[in-house]
Amino acid sequence: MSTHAARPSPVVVPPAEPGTTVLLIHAPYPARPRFDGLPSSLLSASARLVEHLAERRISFGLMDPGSSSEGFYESLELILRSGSVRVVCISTSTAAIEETVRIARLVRAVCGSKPLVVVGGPHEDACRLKVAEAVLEVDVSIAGDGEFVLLELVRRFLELPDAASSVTKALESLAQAQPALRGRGTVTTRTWDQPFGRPFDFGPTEVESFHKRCQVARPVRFDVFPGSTAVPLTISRGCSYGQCTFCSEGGPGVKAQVCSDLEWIADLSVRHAGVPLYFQDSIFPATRRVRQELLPKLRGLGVEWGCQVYLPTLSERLVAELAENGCTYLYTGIESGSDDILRAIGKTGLTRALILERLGWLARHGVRAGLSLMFGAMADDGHLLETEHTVAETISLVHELENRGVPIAGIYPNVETVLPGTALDDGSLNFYSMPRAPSFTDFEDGCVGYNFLTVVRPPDAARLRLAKTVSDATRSIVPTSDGAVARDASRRICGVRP
Ligand code: B12
Repeated sequence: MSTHAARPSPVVVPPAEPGTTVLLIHAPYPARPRFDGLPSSLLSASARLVEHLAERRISFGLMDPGSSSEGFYESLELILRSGSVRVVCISTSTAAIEETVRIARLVRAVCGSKPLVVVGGPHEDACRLKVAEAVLEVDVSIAGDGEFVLLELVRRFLELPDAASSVTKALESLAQAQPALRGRGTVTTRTWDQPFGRPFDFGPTEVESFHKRCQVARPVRFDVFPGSTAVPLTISRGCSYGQCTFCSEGGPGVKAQVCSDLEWIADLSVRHAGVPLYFQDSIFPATRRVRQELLPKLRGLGVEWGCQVYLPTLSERLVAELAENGCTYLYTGIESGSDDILRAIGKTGLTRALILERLGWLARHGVRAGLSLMFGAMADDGHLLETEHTVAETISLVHELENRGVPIAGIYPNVETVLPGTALDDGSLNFYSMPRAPSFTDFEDGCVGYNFLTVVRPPDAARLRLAKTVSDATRSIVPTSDGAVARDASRRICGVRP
C-alpha cells in the first residue's frame, strides 16, 4: 500500500475574488511572457501562511495574471472595492517592479491605509534599495527567507483591530524573538526610524517544496513534452555553480541545498496523473541520494521528466543514468558560440568544443535538448562583448549541433539583462524604473530591463545595428512570436522559462 494516503493534502490556493481577506499577488510581467509557470517564489513564501489561514477559515486567494493587462487591474479593483481585503502580499521580480508599485498605489487609492501591504521576492532579495523604502505605499518588505516572518507578521496583523497602529504593533511582535521563527534576511519598513531595513536571523530554514503544503490547480504549459503540459518542481535551492556574471544566484545566500524530504514527489505526480515532471532547479542536484533514491522512484512513476544541467559538470554516465530512469529532456544554457564570451560571462569550463561533445551524448542516449542562447553579453565593466562576428559564431554552433543530429526540442534566445545583485550591476542603475527596448519584443526578457540597447541611452548606431543582427540571426533559427520564419517547424520557443 502506498504511504502517501497518510499525509494531509496540500491546501488548495483558490483564485482571489471579491470577499477575499488575504490577497496573494504574483506581480505580472510588463510584456508578453514566453514562459509559463507557477508563482513558485510567492507560494514558497506563503505556504505556511496559507496553511494557517485555511486552519482559521480566513479567506485567501491568488492573482497570477502572468502578463500585465488592464483586465488584471480591473479585477484587482473589483476585489479591493468589495471591502474585504486586509492584507496584500506581493512577490515581484525586478522586471515587474513598476507593476508592483501600481498595485500598491491601487490598494491605497481604493482602501486607504487600512490593508497591510507586504512585498518580497527576487527583486527585494537582490536590490540594495528595498521596496518598502523606495515605495511609500508599501508597509513592509522582506528580503531573504520570507516564510516564517511573513506568517508571523500577517498572523499578528489579523489579530489586531483595524487601527492605524496595527502595522507597528505587528512588527513589534517580530522583535520579540519567537522560538518558532526561522530564516535569515532583512525586514524594511518606514514605520521605523532610520535605518529602515533591519536584519533578522532566526537560524536556517529547512529547504522544502511548497508542493508539500499548498497547490494551485492550474496546468502549466510546457511544449516540449507530449500533452504540452508539465508539473514544475524543485528539489533544491540556490545554484551549485553560481559564477555567471548575469545571474544573481551567485551572491550571498543558500548555495544549493537539497530538500531532505523527497517523498512528496510521488504524491504530486499522483495528483497530476500521467503529466511529465519538470525539475527547474538551477542545476539538477545529482547527489548520491538523488541518484540512489530519487531516480529509481521517478522511473517507478512511469512519467517522462526533464531537468536542467550545466554541461561542464555533466558526465556521460549521468546522462545514461538520467535517461534510464525516465528523463527525456535536458535544458542547458549554452549562451554563446564564442569561447571568449563564455569565459567573460563566468561560464568557466564551458567551451564550444565541450558543448559539441556533451550535447552529442544526449543524442546517443535519446534525450532531447532545450538550449538557452544569450545575446548581447557585456563585460563586468559594462563594455559590449558581443559583435557581428560572435553572433555568427553562435548561429553556426546551433547549425553544427543540428548537423551532428543533436535532438533539439526548443531554443530559447535571450538578451543579456543586467539584474540587481549581479557582477554586472555596478550600483548606478535605477531598478525602480525599467527601460524598454521594443526592438527586442521577440525575446524572452529583452524588451524590459537594462540590456546593451538601454544601459547607454540613446544607443549609438553600432549598437542599433548589432540589435538588428541579433534579431535577424535569431529569426533564422527559431520562429518569431507570430510563428514566422522557421527553418525547422517542429522546433519552438516554448515552455517554462527554466
Ligand atoms: C521558477 C522561476 C520562474 C517562474 C516563477 C516565477 C516566480 N518568481 O515565482 C516563471 C517561469 C514564471 C519565471 C518568470 C520570470 N523569471 Co524567473 N525564476 C524562477 C526560478 C528558477 C525559481 C524561483 C523559485 O521558486 N525559487 C525558490 C524559492 C523558495 O525561493 P525565492 O524565489 O528566493 O523565494 C523566497 C524569497 O524571495 C521570499 N519571497 C518570495 N516571494 C515573496 C513574497 C512576499 C510577500 C514575501 C514577504 C517574501 C517572498 O520568500 C521565498 C521563500 O524563502 C528563479 C531562480 C531561482 N533558482 O531562484 C528564477 C528567477 C526568480 N527569475 C528571474 C527572472 C529574470 C524571470 C523573468 C523576468 C524572466 C523573463 N524572461 O522574463 C520572469 C519574470 C516574471 C514576472 N512575473 O515578473 C530572476 C529574477 C531576478 C530578479 N532580480 O528579478 C531569477 C532569480 C533567475 C535569475 N537569477 O536570473 N521565473
